[in-house]
Amino acid sequence: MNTSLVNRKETSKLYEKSIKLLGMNLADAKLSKAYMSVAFIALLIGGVLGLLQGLERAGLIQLPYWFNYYQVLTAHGILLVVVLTAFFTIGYFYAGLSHTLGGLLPQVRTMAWIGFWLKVVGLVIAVVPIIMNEATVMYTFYPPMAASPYFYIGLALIVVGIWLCAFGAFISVAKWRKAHPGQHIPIFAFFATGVFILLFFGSIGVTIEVFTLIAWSFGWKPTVNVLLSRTLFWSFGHTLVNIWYLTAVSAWYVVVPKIIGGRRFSDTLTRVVIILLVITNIPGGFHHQIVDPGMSQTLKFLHMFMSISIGFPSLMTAFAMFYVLEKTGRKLGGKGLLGWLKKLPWGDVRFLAPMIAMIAFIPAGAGGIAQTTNQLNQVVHNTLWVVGHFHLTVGTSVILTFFGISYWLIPYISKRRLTPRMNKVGVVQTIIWTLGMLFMSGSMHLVGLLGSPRRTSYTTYGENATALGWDPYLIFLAVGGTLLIIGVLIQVFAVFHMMFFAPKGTTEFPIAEPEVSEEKTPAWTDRWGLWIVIMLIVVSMGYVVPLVDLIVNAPPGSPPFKTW
Ligand code: HEM
Ligand SMILES: [Cu+2]
Repeated sequence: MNTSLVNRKETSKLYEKSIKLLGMNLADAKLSKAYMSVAFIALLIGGVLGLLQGLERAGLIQLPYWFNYYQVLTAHGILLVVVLTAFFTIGYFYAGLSHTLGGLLPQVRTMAWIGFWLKVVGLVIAVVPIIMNEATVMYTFYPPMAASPYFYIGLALIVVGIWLCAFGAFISVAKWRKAHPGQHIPIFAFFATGVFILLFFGSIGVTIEVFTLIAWSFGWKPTVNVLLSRTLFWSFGHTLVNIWYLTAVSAWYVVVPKIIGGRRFSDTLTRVVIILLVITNIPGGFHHQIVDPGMSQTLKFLHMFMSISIGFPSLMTAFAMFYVLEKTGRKLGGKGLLGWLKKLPWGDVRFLAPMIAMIAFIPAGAGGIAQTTNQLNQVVHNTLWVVGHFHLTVGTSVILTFFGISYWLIPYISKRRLTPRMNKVGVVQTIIWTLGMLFMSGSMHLVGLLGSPRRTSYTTYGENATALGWDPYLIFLAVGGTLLIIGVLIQVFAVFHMMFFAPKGTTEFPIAEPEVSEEKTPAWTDRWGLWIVIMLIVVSMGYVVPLVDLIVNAPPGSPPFKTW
């Protein structure tokens, strides 16, 4: 080995040590703080809009014509499922990359900042037309409803911003591997790699769609292929769902065991779960289009199969989590069949929130399997059941995990501490959120089964008896929404308090160690090049035939419509 290489290795070791002792370097911390701030401001605004919707649906208020139900719904969707989740995910993974890879490279940090501003500017450009009622197309922006071209331009900028962050992550991991030959990618960075691969490859289709819609809404292109657009949208929309899921799962596997004083589940199996989720993910999008015409049963069946196959790594996760929880509970002295449960730190918000999130995923996942089944989908399609479903999946499983993360991540990036008082605030917040979602999502599920449609402002359909029968459920929906807005306010308060006012100090970035007795993780798990190739083959199996068919046998295109 030549001396300069030894020196470089020594310096990097020293640097990694100093990071461990002093916490995150300031420049990286600032980046994550910026991302987190935008995420939680989006939660605040999006939450208030959600409450307005809930109150309107229950017939308790009527939104004015200059800011109507559908404008509010479009903004709620974009702020919560695009802005909150994307900014949180990037802020979280970049903090973790900085921590586990020994600081971000300066060029990567610059890319993430450019990405940040592209997304912020894109968001403003997309939101202004929504406020002007020129883009009341919901966050799914299905044609032939046509928004102002600026809305789509804003979306395109957001995507480019996300791509920059994805490439920044790839560069970070690649450079680290070069500097650490023969070592496994640290588990947290492994999760980040999976997530950013999905973010990049999953958003290619929707970007193509957005560019055709820009040309169409400017009038340069007279018609658009509606079915193709919907298909491209869901190739992304469905992947996005699993990006949130994989992000939450990263905390379940890596962080939760550390917080409860245990060790991680098998390192190899964890990596296999990540690889499986990445490979099987993208071609499941048609389960959002089960009632769409123009594509064959066979294709829908293929996508349904892929959707269900995601259930496999999810069940592995459920097994792994309960294994770790029980093992740790017993190590702490828990006896008997369920005594170990009592030994878990229920009073620690960093555990309580992700724990409830995991429990919520059991009914949430079951509902998802029901929806992806053709016959059952016919019953609930476009009803409030679906809205109940995703408030349970993303609105509870994912978001409560994010909230739980915030109680150590925000102090960590702010060089502050989580006080026992703030922990109590967090516990109260978690309970309020859980109750709120039980009420809101529960009543949405039930009233959906009775036929109440989603995306529809309050109406009794001329005092129709069936529609009147929905009212009691919708009142419960509003009660849940009211609890939730209290939860939003507490959460946003907690985040900014921890960021700027909590006592100074160092907080740990909790990453659990694997079991001591564990066998060595095989080297093949690190072959991301191969996983990407397999992923692309699987994606082609799911998409080449339908896309070619939709393009070659295109139905007549549609001119733009403004239906509102
Ligand atoms: C204060 C908390 C919240 C309340 C009160 C709330 C309430 C609602 C209501 C009443 C609807 C409209 C149902 C319809 O007419 O179809 C809705 C839609 C939606 N919500 Fe929430 N929600 C909240 C939080 C969240 C969170 C945290 C997320 C995701 C992270 C989320 C994601 C969505 C999405 C994606 C839609 C569908 C929009 C569409 O159909 O275009 N919500 N929400
Ligand atoms: Cu899906």
